[in-house]
Amino acid sequence: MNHMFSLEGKIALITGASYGIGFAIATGMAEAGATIVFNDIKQELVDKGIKAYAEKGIKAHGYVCDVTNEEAVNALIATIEKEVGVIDILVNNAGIIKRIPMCDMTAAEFRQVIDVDLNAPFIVSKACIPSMIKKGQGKIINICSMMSELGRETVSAYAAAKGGLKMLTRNICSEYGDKNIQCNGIGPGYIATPQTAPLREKQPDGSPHPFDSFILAKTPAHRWGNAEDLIGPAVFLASEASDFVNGHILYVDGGILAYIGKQPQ
Ligand code: NAP
Ligand code: GCO
Repeated sequence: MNHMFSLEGKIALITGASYGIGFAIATGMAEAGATIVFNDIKQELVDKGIKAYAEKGIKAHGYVCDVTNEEAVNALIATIEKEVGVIDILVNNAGIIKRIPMCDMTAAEFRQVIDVDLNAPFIVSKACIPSMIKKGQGKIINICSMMSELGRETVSAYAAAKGGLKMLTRNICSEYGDKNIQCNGIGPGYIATPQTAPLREKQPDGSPHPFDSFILAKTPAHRWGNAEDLIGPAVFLASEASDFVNGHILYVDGGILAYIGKQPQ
């Protein structure tokens, strides 16, 4: 049974993975046997990431690359193929959010979010797919969101991007499923990482942030997720155990999407 979930001999590229969700997914994939490659925008973050992986006994290959820059991404993929090998597993994890009411948001700010959260997964996937086709196999995992399904005040660009990423996932499945490429998404619920830190900050009087209490009430599991909650789903979607799972979004949300919300007492 275990061999179905093994990533032994596989090379995995996880974008934006020097910390947060990407880092956790990469450590889980390393534990399952994969060679880990990651990138970040700044050298200092790559160095920090390499050190953090080493502390877990993982020899990760880190590169500086902005995933929105097509030329840089193409050069990155060529370098990885030369220095490490063909990428078997791609996790489009790098992402940003801007919490600004829509009518206060500039078009430039909107475009920036779409660029990182939607255009970049297109650019990186496009750069990896030809070699996956030649190899006769490939796994792409797009990190989607609750906002692939739900809206909320202040996150118009993020929701538009993550909804688009859900459809890019289905389209990659549609176009390359016959080449033995599986492209699936993971839709994390509310996960405690630096990205959501502003939503969890304690109030000056020490009481919980109102958004923190709001999320706990919306989540049947009654807790925030940890980045480690995403390891099992990611290893599953990267392994042969999921070879007939394609174009699927696996929501890992403690039940948020299944729940209408707390009934009045
Ligand atoms: P995070 O803590 O902010 O980490 C995101 C990583 O992406 C950072 O290392 C960041 O680097 C990197 N990145 C951003 N723009 C990049 C670019 N242009 N090129 C390369 N790397 C870039 O976020 P996270 O919470 O771990 O989230 C990871 C993914 O999960 C994102 O796609 C996010 O939208 C998604 N997600 C998060 C949650 C949650 O609750 N936390 C829930 C659902 C989905 P810098 O530090 O240099 O910016
Ligand atoms: C927000 C949050 C979310 C989460 C996540 C939910 O401001 O609502 O940051 O968007 O990060 O994507 O799945």
